[in-house]
Amino acid sequence: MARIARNIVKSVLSREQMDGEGARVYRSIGSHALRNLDPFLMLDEFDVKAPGGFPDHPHRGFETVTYMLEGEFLHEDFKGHKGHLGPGDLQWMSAAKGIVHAEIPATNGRAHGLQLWVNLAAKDKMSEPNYQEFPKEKVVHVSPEPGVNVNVIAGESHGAHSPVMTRTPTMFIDVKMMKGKTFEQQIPTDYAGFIYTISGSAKFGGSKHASEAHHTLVLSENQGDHIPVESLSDDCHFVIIAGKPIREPIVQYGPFVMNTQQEIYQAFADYDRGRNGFEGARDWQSSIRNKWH
Ligand code: FJE
Ligand code: FE
Repeated sequence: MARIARNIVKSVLSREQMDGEGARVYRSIGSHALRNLDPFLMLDEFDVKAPGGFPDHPHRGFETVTYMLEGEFLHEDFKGHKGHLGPGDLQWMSAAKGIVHAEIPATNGRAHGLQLWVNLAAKDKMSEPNYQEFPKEKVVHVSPEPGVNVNVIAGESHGAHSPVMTRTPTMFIDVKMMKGKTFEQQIPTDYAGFIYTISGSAKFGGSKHASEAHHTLVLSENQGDHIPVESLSDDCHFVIIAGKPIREPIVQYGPFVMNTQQEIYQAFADYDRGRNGFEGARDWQSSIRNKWH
């Protein structure tokens, strides 16, 4: 069968905005221009300096994937789960029926990373929450050639397989390239996907779309099975994210993402009354919420 390259069908430049409490983010998926790209609900490149952060807040109905690029982040949830993320560390959290947590910088320096929200199918939305934590040493790395370095967050690249389990079939590849290098990533033909550019410049796709930092590039769904890349600078850094569309209705209200309006009312009621996964939520406060106050 002939191999078909994906192309770039849409390009959107993110501008920095504020979210949480004084936290600076570049919003990719989830911005007005890119409401969602099934199965993805949001991708933020966060660049947070204390006292900014994301103090105590709930989630239901999806997964959050936090991947640190620089600096350090603290995490604490209402079931006593605590974490400390440093550069290259990965946390894949399935909030499912309910998590309440705080995410804030661990030090006075810049905390820079990516947070991806992956939707869950109706059958998985009310599952038990689950954490997978991978320190940098356990994040699978592959270098297909000198000057091309790939971290396989989820899925597979050049024979390297990520051990991360994803309830929604997902691929998440972090690529750094030196100038003048080429790279190809295989993408399952039934996945929808995008590229988010962190720094540098490169040409992406069969039609060689040139792009620079902070752009979201939506990939064509033309049965293409791979995306070719040619780097144009030494600091070229981007992520390729793709997944199998869920094709169910999405009703989102902030941190709750369900299939119907009724289920959103239920999520608010459950959070308020401490039920159906939010047991103890009402009386809980993280110990880190006041670290910088
Ligand atoms: C959120 C309040 C929030 N982008 N990037 C309201 F705190 C959040 C939220 C985040 C978030 C957290 C991290 Cl660690 C990184 C983020 C938003 O938790 F999404 C809304 N709507
Ligand atoms: Fe959160």
